[in-house]
Amino acid sequence: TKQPVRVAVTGAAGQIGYSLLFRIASGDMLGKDQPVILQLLEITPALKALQGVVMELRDCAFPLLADIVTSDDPMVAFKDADYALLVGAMPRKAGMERGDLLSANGGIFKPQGEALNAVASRDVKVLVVGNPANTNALIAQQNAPDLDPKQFTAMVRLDHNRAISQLAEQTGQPVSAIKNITIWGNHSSTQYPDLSQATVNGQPALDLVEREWYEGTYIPTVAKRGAAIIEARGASSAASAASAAIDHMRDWALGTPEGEWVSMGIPSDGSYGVPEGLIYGFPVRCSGGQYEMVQGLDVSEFSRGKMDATAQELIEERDEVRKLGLV
Ligand code: NAX
Repeated sequence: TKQPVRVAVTGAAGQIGYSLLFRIASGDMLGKDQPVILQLLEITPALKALQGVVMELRDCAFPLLADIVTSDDPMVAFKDADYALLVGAMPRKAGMERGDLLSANGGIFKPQGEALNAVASRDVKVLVVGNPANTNALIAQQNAPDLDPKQFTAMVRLDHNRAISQLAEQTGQPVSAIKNITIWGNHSSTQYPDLSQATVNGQPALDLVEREWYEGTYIPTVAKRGAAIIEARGASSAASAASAAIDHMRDWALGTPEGEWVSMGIPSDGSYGVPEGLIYGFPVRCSGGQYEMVQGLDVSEFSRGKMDATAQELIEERDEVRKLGLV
């Protein structure tokens, strides 16, 4: 039997945590043969609520759950972590400027980056879920100089999954028929859900839907889905976000299916004209615990405009956190 691996989760007493932890512990993320030790980070006032979640985790009697550690200190929660899911963040409140939001999150992701740098496994795989996810990932990465920058990723997988499901619904096909959608750029309303390479049962998706629907309905529906969930549910996406985090980490660790790709927010190497260093949604394939950007895809003029616009937003966020001395 395999040795347990250490999975750190921040914001563990929050909404997403309440879905995520149970799925990690049941083996959905790393496989039904991989024991896990959960290392849960919360802020001090949430430790009591976290204790309740821990009681429930224990009550599930998950055979793969080898141990649970809780702490309000990232140096404890990240100790020897093989995987780190950074979920806890400071959400945007009404009237908050981008600078205020980034500054508040800098107060979280700078020390967490430093702690990962100091104590995590040298091979730690980091996924940032907490918003603004791409720039929070950049802050953590830039404060972890001893780790490979490629170890830091941001979640655009929820957008990717939403994009699959919307196309499946429109074409009347099962989600399993759909391949090779890409979410380019920022996990924000400027993201670009790109169907130019996507197929439905092997047929080009853009041959099956009207261009007008694609540009006028599909792209905004995917990009604004988070707001639609809040409007309907009175709370932001949680179970679907947790499921996407599971998908992101599982594919990174265990590989993507042959001939398919997924979308991950990863550091740009300058490919596709995306400024180097930005944490940007790209198409990736994974195998052997590594991801690799899918290269050589055609970029239409329409795509170019969308990809540049979302890059521009990330440049502005990076400039802001530079001004704040966070990166
Ligand atoms: P909740 O507010 O329910 O939970 C967040 C938890 O994080 C709280 O328990 C809080 O005490 C904790 N926390 C705050 N600061 C912390 C710190 N410094 N260290 C450890 N824990 C800390 O939010 P939830 O709905 O779970 O969402 C979490 C984050 O995910 C938010 O930033 C949200 O915007 C973001 N999302 C990102 C998505 C994505 O696709 N990338 C989609 C879903 C979600 O909106």
